[in-house]
Amino acid sequence: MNAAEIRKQFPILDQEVNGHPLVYLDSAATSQKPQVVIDAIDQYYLEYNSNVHRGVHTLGTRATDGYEGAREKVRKFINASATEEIIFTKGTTASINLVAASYGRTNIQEGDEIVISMMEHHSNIIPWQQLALQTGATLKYIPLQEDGTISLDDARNMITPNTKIVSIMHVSNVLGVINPIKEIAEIAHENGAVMVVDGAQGAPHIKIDVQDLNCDFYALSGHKMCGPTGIGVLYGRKHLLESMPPIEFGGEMIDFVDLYDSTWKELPWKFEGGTPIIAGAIGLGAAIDFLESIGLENIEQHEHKLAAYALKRMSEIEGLTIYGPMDASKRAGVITFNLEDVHPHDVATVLDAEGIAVRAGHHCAQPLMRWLKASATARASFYLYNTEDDIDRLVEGLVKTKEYFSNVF
Ligand code: 7TS
Repeated sequence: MNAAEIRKQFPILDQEVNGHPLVYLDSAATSQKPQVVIDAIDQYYLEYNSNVHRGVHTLGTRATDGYEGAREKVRKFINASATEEIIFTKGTTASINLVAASYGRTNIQEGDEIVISMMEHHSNIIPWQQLALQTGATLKYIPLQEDGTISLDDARNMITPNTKIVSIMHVSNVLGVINPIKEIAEIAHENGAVMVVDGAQGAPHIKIDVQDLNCDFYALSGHKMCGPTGIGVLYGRKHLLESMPPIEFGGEMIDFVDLYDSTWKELPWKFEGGTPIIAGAIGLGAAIDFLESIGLENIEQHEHKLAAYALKRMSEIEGLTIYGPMDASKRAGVITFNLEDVHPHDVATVLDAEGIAVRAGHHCAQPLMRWLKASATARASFYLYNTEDDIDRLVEGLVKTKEYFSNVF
């Protein structure tokens, strides 16, 4: 299936915005949803809405099968070895917070080190900052090379036998770079640390195999991979999850409740207190079926091609700075840029008037922005439904933006 055919399965893309056909280049913030995902959520509410894991009635059984079936789809999608290793959460942010609050608070002490990198999203910085502040541990940052990539030598220098947690993003939401997770995990393990991966931008774009990556935790968000908002996943190695205490207490996650103490259900439910995100999980399951029907390898290849085309076309625009490596094979479909003398919010506003949606701002990565010496940037991010025509429209829009502002000043 080519991108133009795939695009037809996303009803939202077939509309005009400000009098122009919509070009959606903000999938790194959230992806659009194909009809099959919308239908799966509709069907749950229309036909079998019910709570899970309690009733014996038919609707309840169907809902439980749908919810637990989605867990198995996630397991296969990331090649985890057991469904107990798949915890449903609200998203990547919640998943990383779970690791920091549960694994972190029970395993980290004063003098320990937590290592992240200079390109991380706030969701993979602040939970570790808080953990360091609460425990007296030290937070360390792997620096970036000139092109915005991480070198393994720098990772080796930063990760020491005092390091207990290494947490790195799989794919950067700003620079688009794909990090060498497997190699960094090896360095972490040689030093006795666990490897956490922020997979918010990895899972939508690259085939994930948590066993091959040899990571200990992998966090992802459903809404960035054609699924609904409000659902995400924390993968964790079974023996680690078993050793970790729950952080949310209440219904669903208990085994036996006494007056003054209680016991927990086994994995994965001990981490899923309260009525779970049933429609969200079912929608995520449908999104995984959809992505697999196209093939993650095909999606990745498509994005590399679009990134190469966009890098070539955009570098023809005078006064446009592109951040990150110019070698498209080193990046997924994210291109962050600035147009000389024009604030990125103005760039995004003029593009929006042309029906082109890009994001402007600090992209929840303020330390990286400071490293880039930019207070803000504009960002175009691509997914499986984008085409070279979308990039042509972006380039035309940028040329127009430049002309508009050169006439104003
Ligand atoms: N990690 C990375 C690498 C991300 O890109 C994001 C969201 C998150 C974590 C947080 O995910 P959430 O689903 O829990 O919110 N990134 C963006 C973005 O780049 N623009 O909007 C959201």
